[in-house]
Amino acid sequence: MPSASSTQDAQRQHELVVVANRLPVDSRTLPDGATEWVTSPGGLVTAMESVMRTVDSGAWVGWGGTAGEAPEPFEADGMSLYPVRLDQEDVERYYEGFSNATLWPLYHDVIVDPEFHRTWWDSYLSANRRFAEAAAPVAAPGGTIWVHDYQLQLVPQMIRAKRSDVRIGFFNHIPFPSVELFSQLPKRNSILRGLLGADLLGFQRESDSLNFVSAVRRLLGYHVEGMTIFVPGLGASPVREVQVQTFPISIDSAAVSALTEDPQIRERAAQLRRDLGDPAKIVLGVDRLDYTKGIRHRLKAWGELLDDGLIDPHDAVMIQVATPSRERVEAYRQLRDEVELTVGRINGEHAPIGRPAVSYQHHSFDRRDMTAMFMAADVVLVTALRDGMNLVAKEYVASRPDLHGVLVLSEFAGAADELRAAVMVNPHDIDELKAAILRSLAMPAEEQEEAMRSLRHQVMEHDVQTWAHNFLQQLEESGDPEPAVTPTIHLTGETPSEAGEVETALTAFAEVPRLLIASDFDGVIAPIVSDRDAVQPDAAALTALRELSELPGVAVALVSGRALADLDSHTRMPSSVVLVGSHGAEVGALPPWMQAEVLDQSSLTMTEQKEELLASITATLRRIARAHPGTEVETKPTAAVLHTRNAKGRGSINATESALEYAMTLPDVTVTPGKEVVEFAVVPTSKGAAVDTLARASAADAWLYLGDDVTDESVFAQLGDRDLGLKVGGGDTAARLRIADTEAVRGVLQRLLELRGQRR
Ligand code: GDG
Repeated sequence: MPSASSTQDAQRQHELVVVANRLPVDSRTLPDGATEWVTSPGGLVTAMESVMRTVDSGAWVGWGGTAGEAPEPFEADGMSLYPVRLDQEDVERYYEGFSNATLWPLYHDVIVDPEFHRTWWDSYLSANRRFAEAAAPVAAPGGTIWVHDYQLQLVPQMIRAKRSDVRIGFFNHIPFPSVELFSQLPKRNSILRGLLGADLLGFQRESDSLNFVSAVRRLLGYHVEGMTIFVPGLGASPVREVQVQTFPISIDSAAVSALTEDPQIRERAAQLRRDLGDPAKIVLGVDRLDYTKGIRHRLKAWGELLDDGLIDPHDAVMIQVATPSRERVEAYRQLRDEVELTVGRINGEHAPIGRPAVSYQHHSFDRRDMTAMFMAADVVLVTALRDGMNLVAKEYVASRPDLHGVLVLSEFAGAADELRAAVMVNPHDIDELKAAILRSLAMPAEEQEEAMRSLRHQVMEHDVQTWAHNFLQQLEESGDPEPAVTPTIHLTGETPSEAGEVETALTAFAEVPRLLIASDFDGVIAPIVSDRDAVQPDAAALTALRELSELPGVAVALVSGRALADLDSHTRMPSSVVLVGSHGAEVGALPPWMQAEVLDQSSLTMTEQKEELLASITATLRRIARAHPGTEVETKPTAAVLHTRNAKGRGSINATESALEYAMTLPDVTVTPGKEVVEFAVVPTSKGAAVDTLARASAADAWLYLGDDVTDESVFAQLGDRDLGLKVGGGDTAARLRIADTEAVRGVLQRLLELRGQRR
């Protein structure tokens, strides 16, 4: 039992934070209402104990196992534990529902039908958010957060949204299904995007890693090279690389093996055999009572062998430990009924008086008893229909330093990739399973020893400590996390650059043979006004742009977040000025000399699916707008935009928060937060990409860009040596020069006209 001392300090900064559905301790409420914590030793706890010892400060975020208010954070076994609250409804919807009745069957190849309810998904989303909110603030700057398993697939992205400075790893303990099966999952893209918040994604088997990568490629269309996924950035943020790798989990092999030396445990093993009536052979199965474990198939094979007279129940006894699991989920109740009916039938038909043909144990045992059972077992049956790894297989091997015993192993368990010397079976083939059992019961001692030596070599060399160490080391190497401030920021504050500095830059720029001059519209050519339709562009600035566009070797473009038609009606530019609307999604007519083929229009295609998506986004944004008076929704051909400039009080902040929260639930949508606007584009665009394309289409040797908004940072982020970026107004920017306002913009354009005109 941990020595629990409560701490109120929820903001402690930890080097390593583990996030898992369950804490490594169980809470128990004492009669006087106080909470007692009891250590629950599992494989993950053991693995983490060893790595926690290597860091100065470790933490674990998880649920304590009891519905209702979560206790305050506390210290136990040298770790800080942060309990997460799950209400009864969360337990039913997030845990028993979406995790164990939707994801679990789907990820295990639909052995039973997955059930889905939208309320379950809502609860999964909010519970994941609670785990993320508990974990994000407690990691140290530049620290590491390791998220575990299918219950928490949205957590990596949710943490990243709050902490871009930490390394985030995710390990999936269960299989990842083929893309055909995964595609059935409602909200599949949200799950993929949630996972891709991590820097490193770990899976049990190579096939799981490959399945994940192909799901990302097929469903999100992201670029993939080998096992590296390139995740497009949100708004102006850069592309991020996510590594996918296989890390087969293991056990604390040395500790398990050492238990077999204990005289008491040896005696227990001998006693067990006597209790069963001294059979020549003991066959053992140990599983959570779960339909993935193939318990029914195993019992069927055993029952038929008895029916066929191929096994004499006086000679051989089967022990089936079926630990109670998920008993409130319907499929598990049904399984229990079926298993117990079958065991009753087999015993009724075959058990000699006073001893079982199948000794069925529907309760759990302590670790020492488990080891005694493994030591007594001549054959262990692992017949999973689908299993991430299966630790029982490895525990049996670690429990046999005497090199006796046979492991029958399903090819559908992850362990099959490593434990090649086991007797492999396809558990769906009952005849094959029966033959494998008979072969194992009859296997000569030397053959057993040879196989067991090879199996032990594998298990003793690759233990859970190595597994955790390898994962964390790979995470460490998976690229530096972004520092809290992006490195491209060149100017902060409000102060405009020295006039002389701007003049020097403009003079040098005007000398470049072929130029592109591009500018944002609102806040640059026209002052910002609260009524977007009443915008008044600076006539002199527009004139300067028009005249520049008529000079040889000069291309001019206006690049705006506004829809193309809207931009056109407010600027009335001649065809020599290129208009780009909707952050690059819409490009107007090009002057004849521009290389139109450079413009890849393919991304502009609106499919029916995208139309539908846009309609549903628009509807949701309208709902958000109704809840926050003063906010409004603009629709564009490829995007919907929430404008919050005219909201009352905290309305702008609240509406933006709701919109960004909603954004996290969406499939592949480019979400661009700007100055009191949030844009949801269903075709991927950025002003940066648009300017880059225009520069190529006009064969420009250098470009100049004027912008005031965060969406303009995607342009400034790609400034080359000869290019010129001018930030209009205050704020952090990747541009190297700052000018004050639209008046200064007019000055810059007129000066450029002068300089370039003189060159003629
Ligand atoms: C998931 C994946 C993956 C069972 N009964 C008792 C008991 N156990 C222990 C076993 C073993 C563990 O529980 C079960 O681990 P498995 O690997 O077999 O399966 P899952 O619970 O489904 O675990 C699985 C694993 O995560 C790790 O990544 O391998 O594929 O499904 O350690 O010995 N332990 C004790 N008493 C029992 O009655 N003490």
